[in-house]
Amino acid sequence: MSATVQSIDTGPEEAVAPDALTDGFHLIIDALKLNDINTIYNVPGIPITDLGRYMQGAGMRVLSFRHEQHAGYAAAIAGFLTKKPGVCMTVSAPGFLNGLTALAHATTNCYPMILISGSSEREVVDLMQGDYEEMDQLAVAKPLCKAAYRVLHAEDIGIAVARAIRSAVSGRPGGVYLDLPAQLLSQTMEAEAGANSLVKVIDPAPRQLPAPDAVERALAVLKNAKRPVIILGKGAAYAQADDDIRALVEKSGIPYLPMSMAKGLLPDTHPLSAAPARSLALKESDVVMLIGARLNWLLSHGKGKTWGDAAKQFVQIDIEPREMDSNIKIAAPVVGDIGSCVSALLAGMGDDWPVPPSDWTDKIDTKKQSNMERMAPRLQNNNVPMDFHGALGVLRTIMAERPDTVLVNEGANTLDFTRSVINMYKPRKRLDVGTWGVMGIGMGQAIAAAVETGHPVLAVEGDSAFGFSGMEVETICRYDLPICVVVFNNGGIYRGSDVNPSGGSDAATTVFVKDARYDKMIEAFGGAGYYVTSPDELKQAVNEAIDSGKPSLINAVIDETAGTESGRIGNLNPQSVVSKK
Ligand code: ADP
Ligand code: TZD
Ligand code: MG
Repeated sequence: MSATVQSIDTGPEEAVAPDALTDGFHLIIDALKLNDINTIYNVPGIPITDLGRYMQGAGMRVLSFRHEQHAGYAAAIAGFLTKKPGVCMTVSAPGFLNGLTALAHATTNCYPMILISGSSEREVVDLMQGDYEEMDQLAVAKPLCKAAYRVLHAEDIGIAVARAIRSAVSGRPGGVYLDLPAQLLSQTMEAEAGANSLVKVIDPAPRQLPAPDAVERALAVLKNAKRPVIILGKGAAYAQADDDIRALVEKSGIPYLPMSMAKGLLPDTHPLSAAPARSLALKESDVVMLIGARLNWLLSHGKGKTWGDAAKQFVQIDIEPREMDSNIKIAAPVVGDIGSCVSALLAGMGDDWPVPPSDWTDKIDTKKQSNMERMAPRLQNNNVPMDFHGALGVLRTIMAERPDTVLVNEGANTLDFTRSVINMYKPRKRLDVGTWGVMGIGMGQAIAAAVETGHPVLAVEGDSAFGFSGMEVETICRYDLPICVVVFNNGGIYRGSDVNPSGGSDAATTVFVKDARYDKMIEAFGGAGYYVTSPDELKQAVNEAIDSGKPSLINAVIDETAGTESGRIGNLNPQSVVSKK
């Protein structure tokens, strides 16, 4: 259905019948729908209120949030999950800025996303005359995304939307800003010309085949390896080349380490998973193949103590040529899309590829077994108050029984322990804080995961982390989404037991209200709240909540002293050499 304008009064002597006209509102809708973009994450207001209404009227799913940042995080993760740009729509200046954090986050994480913001009159903005919510949004957005475009004429909307889509998903994916000045929306043009101006993007993310000599070079390095390891990153999860990636790992016989959001690409219980022996695998390996993972801070930049003294060669598969040698020398760069690169490697391996020497794989297996055996009893404790391991032991079983559930996860200790304890069994089921370690992705990502996948969502949240997006529990209830939020309530950031060093009456900087009842928050909007203090109660509540398919929030009381400063990255905290406390 073309969304032509029905109600434009051009006077009694109009040359063109009103239903033969279209306008900016409807051209945007038609352009998005033509490109199979049917879901919008937004906060309404001037000048895009009607645009949202018309979108909903035209059959698009328009989800309204309580804050643009969460609509933005939803759009960003929708892009990761679907390989299509997730779209966030906001009002001008403050709404735009609220959405911008998520746009920058999407760009940093290589998720395709489009932030569409209304803006005020160009003439007034450019003369800085103080329009309603005035801001030169295009200039502000530019350094924080892959590309930023502004559309001034209705006839350019089709091209602008096409450009935004292609920019977001082609090459290394990322965030794109699309600026829509208010006056554009009501500009009219003849409907037929309007329809002809739209562009259906052909092959928005073209395959990029690796050069044959690059593939040969990589295979030569791999073949000579004595202690090889493969690192799978979230680019590998994004690429949706799941079968070939699994085949590559299995055919090569090389132990692999999944980065956080690549967990489940192969089941974490796979015999070649080296995750429980991560330190050993990084330190002692002689050849490392990175597939869609950057050597950024999360991998200690490929050097230092984490990587040990053994000489190493790196093979790196990435779509972005400039990623090569960004931190250390890459011996065999393979530039191309992961699907094409992995299938080229598979083809080049032939039928008699040698598996790695067994002294290496045995060493990893031994370490893995002993680490898993050490962990097992901690996960079975039924202590009250709960510690992280007691609570996570229960959630780990629940996720094993419900492998289609999407796990959203943020916090410090809550993040680190959940990542290492909870096994994932399917690709793209673990969604977390990403490259920046940003708090606040929780409810936005949970909402998008439920909307985009139709599967139940379990959000495991630190109490601080949850606070960043807590008001979106209303959004969850409003759309009646199958999301179970578990708040690991240890009364603060890292711990709830800190004291004010001055002895004053203000709470310490990292602690919150004692015995906070987060469960009551969701009850205010009709969701189910649970208050649990033991692993047994937690297990019962989560199973009941997920079975119900209804919005729920479980306040899981955790020992306020159980956490450590900054979780596992306390080493990144600068230390004062003068202060004693
Ligand atoms: P992680 O945090 O899991 O280590 P990163 O976000 O650091 O992962 O790395 C993801 C990498 O994957 C980026 O360098 C990005 O360019 C790359 N990438 C994303 N999609 C593709 C794709 N389809 N083909 C090849 N590389 C990709
Ligand atoms: N603000 C933003 C946007 N991102 C951040 N990462 C932080 C602040 C700093 N920060 C962390 O790195 S973790 C964290 C903050 C505030 C919260 C940790 O507390 P929690 O988790 O309750 O979520 P635990 O389980 O108590 O450790
Ligand atoms: Mg906490």
